[in-house]
Amino acid sequence: MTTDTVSQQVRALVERIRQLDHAYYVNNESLVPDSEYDALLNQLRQLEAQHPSLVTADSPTQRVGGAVAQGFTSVTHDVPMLSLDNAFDAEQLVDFDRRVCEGLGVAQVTYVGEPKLDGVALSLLYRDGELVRGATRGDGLTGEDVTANVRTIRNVPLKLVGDYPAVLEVRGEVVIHKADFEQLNKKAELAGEKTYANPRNTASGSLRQLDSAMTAKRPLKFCAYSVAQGQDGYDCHSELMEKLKAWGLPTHDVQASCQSIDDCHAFVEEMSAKREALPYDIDGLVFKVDQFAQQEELGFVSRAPRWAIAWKFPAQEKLTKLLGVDFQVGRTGALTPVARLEPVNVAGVMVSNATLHNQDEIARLGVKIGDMVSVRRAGEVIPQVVSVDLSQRPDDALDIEFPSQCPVCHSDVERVEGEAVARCTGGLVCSAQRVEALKHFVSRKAMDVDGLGDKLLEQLVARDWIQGPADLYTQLDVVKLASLPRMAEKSAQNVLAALEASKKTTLAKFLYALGIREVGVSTANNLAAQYGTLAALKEAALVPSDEKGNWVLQEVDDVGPIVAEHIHNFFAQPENTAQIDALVSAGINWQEIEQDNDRPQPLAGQTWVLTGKLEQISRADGEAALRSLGAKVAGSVSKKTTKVVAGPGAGSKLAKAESLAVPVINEAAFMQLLLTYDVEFGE
Ligand code: D41
Repeated sequence: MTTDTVSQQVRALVERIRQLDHAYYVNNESLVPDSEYDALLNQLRQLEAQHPSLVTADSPTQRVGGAVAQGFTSVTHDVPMLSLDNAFDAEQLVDFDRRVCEGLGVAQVTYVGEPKLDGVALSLLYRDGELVRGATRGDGLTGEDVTANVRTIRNVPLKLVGDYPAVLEVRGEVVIHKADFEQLNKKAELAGEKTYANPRNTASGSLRQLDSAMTAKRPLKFCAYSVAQGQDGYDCHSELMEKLKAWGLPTHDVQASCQSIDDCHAFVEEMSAKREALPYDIDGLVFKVDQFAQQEELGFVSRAPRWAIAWKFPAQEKLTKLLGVDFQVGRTGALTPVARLEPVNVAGVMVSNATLHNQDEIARLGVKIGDMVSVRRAGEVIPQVVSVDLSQRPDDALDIEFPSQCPVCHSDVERVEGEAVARCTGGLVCSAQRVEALKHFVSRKAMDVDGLGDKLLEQLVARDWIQGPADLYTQLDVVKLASLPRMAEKSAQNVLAALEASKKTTLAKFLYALGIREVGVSTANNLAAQYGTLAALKEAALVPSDEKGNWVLQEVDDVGPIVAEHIHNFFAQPENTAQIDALVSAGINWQEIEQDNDRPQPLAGQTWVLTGKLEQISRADGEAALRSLGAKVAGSVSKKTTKVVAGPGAGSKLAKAESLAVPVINEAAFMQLLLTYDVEFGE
């Protein structure tokens, strides 16, 4: 055979197998018996073994994995991966519909209802139809590059078919079906290995395996639920989902078109009845406004779209005995009562601890030690005690006593009038608070120090080596670390290397790591975007509130008077600024966002809106550039908007700007403006 004909034969086999895969994994049809499929695959393997130069990245033989990574590189999502707001009862669903209808000024909206798969979110990027990247959600802004692992997922097409767009970014959920999970556990049991706890955690762990050959052995399945790039030219979610299917991507097999909120309720009823019989675990349903123009008009609040909601099924509950109550001291000193339970299996997971939240909740439940209590688990949330079966109360049931002294440092416990929580007043004297603050500081969304686990931090604090976070960078060395139990020299070196690597960070992550009360990831991002530098933030934070109790900080998105006050108090404490200075001296650094005060602020007092797709500059860079010129950037168009930058695909915001006679410019004019003002952006 000539090389040419072999090459043709290989192509033909690749094509045929792809067709069969598509039919099998996307349409659930077997076009040929398994034996014939296996024969085709073997034939292809043989030809490729004889002619290695003919192996292409998109060949179905390349799904076995094998690339072993040292770690994952991070990926910044071009379009943030949003989260979903929840509705737990019919009333909250009605409220959602009311907000949507009011927001759009219409009486009724068409929604799409789909199952909410209980798995892990994944983004797939296709360029010219080729799968080029798979990334986890991470914190929604940056995730991890798991491409090698994603390539082993059988129902993820390596190449698209049909009239796909040049760039397509699809988001969806990776799951393990119930039957596949049982089989996986049976196999593990037979091999004398540890069995897996539940499909969700197994899916998540498998996707983050460093050895892709391990991922290849797990029965992962992908299901697409949205498009982040490449939706131009389509009008609605349901239409686009059909297109995804045509391009070879697996989508939800169950989908409802709901013409009104009543149809949504009916879908809830229908799916509640069908839930157990579905081949995969779901923890709820998702309802999305179908029309893209309406989605865009509604926009989103900080992290969740206003046009979608997750309807959560009531979580599973079990009765068990309350054996005792311990009190855990959190990062801010808050005392949380933790129920010690007789272990019970709730929805597939053994539960022996559950939260009782606070004193008010204990009073509300009227619970005593020795009672039979109902325990609920929902998704990833910590199990909760939800009710008490008073009919089973034993005669010797004991009252739950809230301690008046901290169980760890014995400082007084105080309960502020009007607040539900009791707090240890020990501050950083309390080793429990120190440990919790450090756990938060090193956590993934904060400084992301790999390998500094909870146990290790507890030991470091117990030995009094570490008072505050800066000590992590200045007080540790190999000799000290290696002297700890179960700590070899190699692991000690790894810890130090991880600390070193964590020094390069971003202002947003650093702010989040500081653990300022009520400042979560999203608020930290907004603060960093608004002020650009730590110095500018500190200056704004230190301005006292006006006579009406308003703070300068409230100019930041999502910052209200309470959060502003927390931030103000944080920066007003000399210990905190000393800790920040110590961290910076220890080498923590980030790229300051240029906002030097010498730069003229020609757009001061103006409010701009960016909409549609921008091609020469990322949305984030465009916004940063505007802010550096003194403008505010808003998410929706109003009478107060100074100017709108509209790219291709701009929809309702553009229409609104036109109806309000707000000036609109295109991207070219915008770039010209940035050039005129000599703004730098990008890397
Ligand atoms: O099945 C799911 N788990 C699911 C998750 C779904 N069917 N749709 C979703 N839609 C979104 C938006 C509306 C934000 C595009 C989602 C998620 N988000 C989601 N999953 C995890 C975080 C967000």
